[in-house]
Amino acid sequence: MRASRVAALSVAGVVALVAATPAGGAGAPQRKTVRVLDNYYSPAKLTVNNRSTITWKWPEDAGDTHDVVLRKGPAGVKKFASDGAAAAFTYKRTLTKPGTYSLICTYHEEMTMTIKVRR
Ligand SMILES: [Cu+2]
Repeated sequence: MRASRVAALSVAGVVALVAATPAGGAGAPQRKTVRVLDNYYSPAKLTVNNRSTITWKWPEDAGDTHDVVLRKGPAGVKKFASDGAAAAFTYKRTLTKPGTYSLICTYHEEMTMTIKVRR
């Protein structure tokens, strides 16, 4: 089906199709969920394509208070921080600069996570 459609395209169309999906280029944005638990993020390490959206999700039942704060990010990324919450809360960010993002819960210094954003 796909191959026959490609074969039916004009030469110009095929060139456009190839240009839209460069080999070894940026992958499609992803959606990832990180659980905010006592006292850790799960997962604590993530590698995602550029422009991916990360959703931090607190459990429905109350635990300790946690937040998500960008401690260090790639050059030019504005610092961001969620509110502190104990339960039934979500926080979302779309990461649009490649590099390493170091995040921390300001209530628990040992509660950290790292996100790597691919080019
Ligand atoms: Cu915490």
